[in-house]
Amino acid sequence: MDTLFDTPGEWETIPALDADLRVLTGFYRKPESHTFMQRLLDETPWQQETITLWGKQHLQPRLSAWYGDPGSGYSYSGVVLAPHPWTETLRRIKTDVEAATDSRFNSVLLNLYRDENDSVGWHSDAEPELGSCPVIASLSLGEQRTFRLRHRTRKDLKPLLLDLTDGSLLLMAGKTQHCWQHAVMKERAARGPRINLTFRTIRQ
Ligand SMILES: O=C(O)CCC(=O)C(=O)O
Ligand SMILES: [Mn+2]
Repeated sequence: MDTLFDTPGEWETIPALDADLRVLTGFYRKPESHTFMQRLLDETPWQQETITLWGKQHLQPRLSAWYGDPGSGYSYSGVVLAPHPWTETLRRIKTDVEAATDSRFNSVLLNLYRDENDSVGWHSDAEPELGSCPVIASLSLGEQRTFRLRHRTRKDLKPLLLDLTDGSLLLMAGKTQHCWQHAVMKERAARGPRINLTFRTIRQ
């Protein structure tokens, strides 16, 4: 019998001005999320990309890989990512995510946070290829990390902290990318690996 802990819950709406944020905890149950995590660790051609900021090259503090339909190339901060073709594992996850979010996606960015030292700095997913109000579905597997959001202009609003647990799905829509930035900071305490998959729609 399933334990209460393993029962997928309902979508929870995170109240925030100028944002549409929802979390589905337990979208994948432990055995499934563990299987997908292992497969993605093994199958993915992980790369540490360099980004150019203010003319200087930096290695990103995480590994990543880009998958998508042919032609859904994507560029940010000087990195141009040509997508790998969909794998069976990623097609299966994409189908599940599309069903849960009632949306369609043509690409996914995978990030591997190897340990507590890996991170992603403040940014929003607001590249022109994503359109003005992109719907982004973000699946977390493995170690729990804190996802931070801060409003771009309303400095009086407190930052939001979301604990993205193993198997949870976060949906960001509406004005979220326009009005808020997000980040996953380094942690002081030891952390195991975490994979995050952000499903997006690139407009040609
Ligand atoms: O790891 C996360 O939860 C966020 C990743 C992210 O913001 C991105 O890939 O654009
Ligand atoms: Mn992002």
